[in-house]
Amino acid sequence: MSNRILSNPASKNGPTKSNKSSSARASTNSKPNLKANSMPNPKSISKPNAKSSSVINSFGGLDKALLLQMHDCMVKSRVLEERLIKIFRAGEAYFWIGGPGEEAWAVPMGLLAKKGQGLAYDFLHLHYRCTPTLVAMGLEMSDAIRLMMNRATDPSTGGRNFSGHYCFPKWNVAPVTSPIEIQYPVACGTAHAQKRAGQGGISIVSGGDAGTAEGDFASCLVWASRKGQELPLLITVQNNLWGISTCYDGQHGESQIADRAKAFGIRSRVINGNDPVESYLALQEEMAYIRKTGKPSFIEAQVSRLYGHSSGTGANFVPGEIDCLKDFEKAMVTAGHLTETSAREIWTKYEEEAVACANAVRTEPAPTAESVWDHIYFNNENADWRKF
Ligand SMILES: Cc1ncc(C[n+]2csc(CCOP(=O)(O)OP(=O)(O)O)c2C)c(N)n1
Ligand SMILES: [Mg+2]
Repeated sequence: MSNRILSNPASKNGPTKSNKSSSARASTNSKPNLKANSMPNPKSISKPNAKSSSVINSFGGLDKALLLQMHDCMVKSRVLEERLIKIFRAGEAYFWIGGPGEEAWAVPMGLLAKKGQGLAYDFLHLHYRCTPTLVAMGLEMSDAIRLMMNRATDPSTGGRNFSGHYCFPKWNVAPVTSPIEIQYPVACGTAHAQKRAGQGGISIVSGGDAGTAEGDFASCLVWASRKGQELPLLITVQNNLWGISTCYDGQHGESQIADRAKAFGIRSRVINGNDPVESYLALQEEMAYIRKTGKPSFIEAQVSRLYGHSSGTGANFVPGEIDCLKDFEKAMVTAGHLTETSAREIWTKYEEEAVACANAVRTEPAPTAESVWDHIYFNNENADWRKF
């Protein structure tokens, strides 16, 4: 195994030990092999080391059916993202950004969220790499393609926003915003409303490592943790060690982003987000803690960025990154949960679905010029807060 996949069941270790066992990469973060004034090379950044483990095939005690479901969603999401990149390359879309490489972390989040609309359900304040989470929640491939190809049929924005900038009120998925990090204080708003309602719903917020430099991130930590007024908020950061072309090294005074939460009295841990089992168990445990106590919790997940930042940086496959799906699939085959043939059939099924969806969406209409005024605040349905 090329990383610590499946080797560290978080439910057994709890946050503290999990922090320790996952700190291998974090501790190397401060010493990347960079020459002054040269562009950082992703291959030079150390990732978690291979580790053999007696529990490697126990998958942390998770059911085979759940493991197969996670694998299935991970494949679907990966195939969808790779199709989106091809659509961009074919000149059929203006821009691509997404989450290939984050599936092992993001799929469990989607499976564990309490899906529905209103304060009794979980609110999700995601960023532009959240496709795997939404696939796990039931996102149709066509709807991701409609957004990417700017079709009027796009349910998130009517064809008016970038790929990955979803919005699904029916699942409490707040609009993904282009300005990074503003989702963090916004999430405090829904968490505050949920605290008042007391119906068991929590808010979940996610974003990248570089964005944590924004003041919005610090505001979130402040508002989530005030004594006696703590919020039921799961604060997460996906650390891929990059902010577009700026390397993690040199940007952080703290050794782990999760340490910042500790300064606010927020329970926090670092996990290997390339391991779907570790991710599932950690998310499950922290969500249960938040629902029980009404207090916030923080997870920093170490993830890969498999196709660079976006189409803006080429969207080319980055061979030096850990591929969580490849590793998970290999472990599933080794354990006998999948055969190589059955795995290939899943990939083929989704590849065929993605092509069929792209062909269908291609024929759908673009938004009309008049619709540019729809769903804006001024003079429109959302303009008057007293209507809420
Ligand atoms: C407020 C704001 N500042 C800057 C940008 C430009 N920008 C877009 S993505 C990005 C990098 C974000 O990196 P990170 O938070 O680590 O997330 P990642 O893309 O690595 O997932 C930046 C600086 C922006 N969109 N919004
Ligand atoms: Mg990043």
